[in-house]
Amino acid sequence: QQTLYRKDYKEPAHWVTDVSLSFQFYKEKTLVKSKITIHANENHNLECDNLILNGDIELLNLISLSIGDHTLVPEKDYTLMNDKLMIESSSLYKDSARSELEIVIELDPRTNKNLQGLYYRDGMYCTHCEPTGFSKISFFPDRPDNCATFHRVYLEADKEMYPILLSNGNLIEQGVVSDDETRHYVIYQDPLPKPCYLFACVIAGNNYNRMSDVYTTKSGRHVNINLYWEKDQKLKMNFAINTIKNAMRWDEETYGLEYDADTYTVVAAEHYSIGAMENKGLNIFKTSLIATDPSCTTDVTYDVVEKTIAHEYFHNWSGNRVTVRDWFEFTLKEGLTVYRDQEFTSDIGLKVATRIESVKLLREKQFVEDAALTRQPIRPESYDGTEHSLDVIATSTTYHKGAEVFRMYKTILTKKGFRDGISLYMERHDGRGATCDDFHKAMADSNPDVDLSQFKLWYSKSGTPIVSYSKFQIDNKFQIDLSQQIPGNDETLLHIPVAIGLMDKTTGEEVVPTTVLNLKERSQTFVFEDLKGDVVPSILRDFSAPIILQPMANNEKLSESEEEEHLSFLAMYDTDGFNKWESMQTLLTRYIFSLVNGEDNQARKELILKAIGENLRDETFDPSSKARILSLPTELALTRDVKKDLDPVKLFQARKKAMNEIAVEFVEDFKSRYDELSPVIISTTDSDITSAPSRANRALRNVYLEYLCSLDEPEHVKMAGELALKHFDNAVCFNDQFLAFRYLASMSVHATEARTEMISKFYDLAKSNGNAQILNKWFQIQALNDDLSRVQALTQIPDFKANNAGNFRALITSFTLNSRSFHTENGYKFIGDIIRQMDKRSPILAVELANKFCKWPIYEKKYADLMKQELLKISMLKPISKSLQATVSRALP
Ligand code: DPP
Ligand code: ZN
Repeated sequence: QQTLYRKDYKEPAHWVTDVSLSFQFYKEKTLVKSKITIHANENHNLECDNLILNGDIELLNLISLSIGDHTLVPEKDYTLMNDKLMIESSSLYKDSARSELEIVIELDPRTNKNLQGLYYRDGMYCTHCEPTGFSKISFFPDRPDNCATFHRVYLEADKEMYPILLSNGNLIEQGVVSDDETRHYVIYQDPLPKPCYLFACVIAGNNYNRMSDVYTTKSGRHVNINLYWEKDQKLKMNFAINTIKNAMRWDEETYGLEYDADTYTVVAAEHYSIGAMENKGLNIFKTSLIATDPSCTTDVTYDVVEKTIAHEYFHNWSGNRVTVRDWFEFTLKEGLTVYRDQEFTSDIGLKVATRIESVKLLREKQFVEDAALTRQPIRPESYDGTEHSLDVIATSTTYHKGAEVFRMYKTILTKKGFRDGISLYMERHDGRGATCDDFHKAMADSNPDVDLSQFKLWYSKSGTPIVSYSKFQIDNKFQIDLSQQIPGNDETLLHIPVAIGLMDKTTGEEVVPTTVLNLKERSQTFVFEDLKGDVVPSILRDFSAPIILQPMANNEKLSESEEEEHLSFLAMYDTDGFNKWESMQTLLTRYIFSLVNGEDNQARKELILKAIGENLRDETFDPSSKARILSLPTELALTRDVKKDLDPVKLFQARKKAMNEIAVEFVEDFKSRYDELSPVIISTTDSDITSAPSRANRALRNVYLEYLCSLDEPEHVKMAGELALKHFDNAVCFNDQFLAFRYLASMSVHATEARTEMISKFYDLAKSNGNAQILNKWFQIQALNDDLSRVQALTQIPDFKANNAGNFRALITSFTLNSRSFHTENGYKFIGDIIRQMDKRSPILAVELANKFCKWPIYEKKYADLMKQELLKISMLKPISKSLQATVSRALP
């Protein structure tokens, strides 16, 4: 381990500009020949003139190295080190300004177990090169600033066994090997320069399906889209193809960025080590993140798949055409691309839902990273590790806070200014590795009227800034004071765009539409004049900056009830979907905790019912936004800010009670609105089932169903039980079958009959469909809702295999989220016993479970004591895995 510094960046002494590769796959070995063209870098004073090529000599068996007809001699012309090959500068450029180096290597992908480089798995040869896998394939400058043109990639393998031979770029030749008819070959050409971490090849067998389509770009070019995935599955690629085409269209319309090659290929593989990889023109995905089918894929999964496919496609420009200079600049491709995929999802009809999900994720993961001692800015100045690992760089900070920083450019510069900046950035840096500074300069240069100098600090500052506000109105003048502070007494002042709108207090109309206040000083005052009446401000609309917003300490303190009136007003009338949702969630959270604490809360309850009623009738929001706004915060969200004395069972009951109260009040509305949506949903055609609007309609109808299933009067229970069964029977897709099951499973005891019927129906579905995920969901839903005895019984049935991580997580890990049954002495004992048994077989799963007990400090004493007892018992386990021991000892006082 060493510390790497961003400031230490140096250009290499030589650039590789052109590449030609040949792979011959044989059972025992793979022969890799590469021909690379080298130029001296005349740019500057370089420490060392020698040519450094990276290569993992544990995997690469160097057969020969030559320049022209001169074979290089070890120790004299070159030296092999652990992870490098160094060629003496005196051996280069003998008679011209460039040298052509030929390297012949032998390697065995079957012994490559670490899933970086070229490896063999489940009948397939596959590559993964980000960040430095290419140095496990050949000797090469494995650094992203070296962009080279891969003119020719020759792949040769057994014809029968491996009919599919793929690499980046365009297929320019294929045929049978002339002196061996059992073998065939292909040649690919990738005309545009790329860094080697974007190289890919895949050699696959007859167990693969292919699906193709053609996309015509705005300028009329035809792109062949080819998707490959494992056969013998229910899963299909229709949704993936549509999403790719939508993403291609979107990038053309939004940024004028067209796809640039003849083919766009995606391969799915069950074994793929990460979610997905954006290799130029040849993406590789984990199967579950791309192949879907309405008969077994939930709408939440469709959302994730859509986002991931779009994300990898958008990398074609942000990441591939313009890549990063070094790994410190990772956020330049990942943050920007996350921002682009968020905007895509938003534009196809899920605006508010997308923003809500992005902010939730940011707060749940990134804010936690940003509060830790190990926090880093989105572009770190240094990190401990090696350039071979992205673990410390691929964080929620570089991805999600990064996305927020790119979003703020757009907020400050507006759509047009941002688009101009993107165009200039792509034009200036096409085919090269860029830096965040380059991006910033492109934005600034294309928007000379806006002063962005202070904004740049977002790249180098860590920690979540706190913005405090105080506000008041005198007659027709409204004033808001904003002040900022970065945690840790950091005196830096950031440029923070705070979007605000003003609503008329009497009519609920918007009187000042969204306006961006540019907070640049420690404290700043903003005034709105000529108002006609009293206003209510909606601050930080659409979550315009990744900050924590809070009222100023010395502000004239509003009483709790005034504050809640205010929240309820925004929950009803705010035209900003995000703030409407946020206000509603805050109000609901306060109400649920007042139930936990047994406080008097009639006034709160009335505010909530009024706001829910308004939102039910509000037709200005689309179904997907409305579904979010009407939803209760989850138990997990409710506990996010709890630091101590949590009673999880009371919280569970309080949430259930709140839901029930709302359902009782609006039972007729929920039922009639549910019925209104039914014909639209049930008549959805196959081609439409997975579209964003269909998913949105289902989301809203399912919210109504969930409320109805929380009713507990016998007659209501009967109605809801029957409705859920009908929901299941008439479902057009698995999503609705799954949710019917989930909501019915959570119903009160009166629904026993319907509930039992549903459990067996869902089981039959799992068996007839055959997709393992469905059976896992059958376990999961029962684990989340049933008594301990039922869960124990399920561990004994033949369908449950404790060794199968999917089964295990579905039944056992999910049980720890069943507050009512897990947070009991027996519930804890059950899990404690399993942890001790499981540690021998899978320490990873044991640690996942033990982490639940490690949270003891936030719980009320009676729970905390029991959890500590279990941890103590685990700590005495002999033998115990290192990771479990470390986890437990960290948590014990
Ligand atoms: N494939 C991963 C991503 O797109 C890493 N590049 O985020
Ligand atoms: Zn990415």
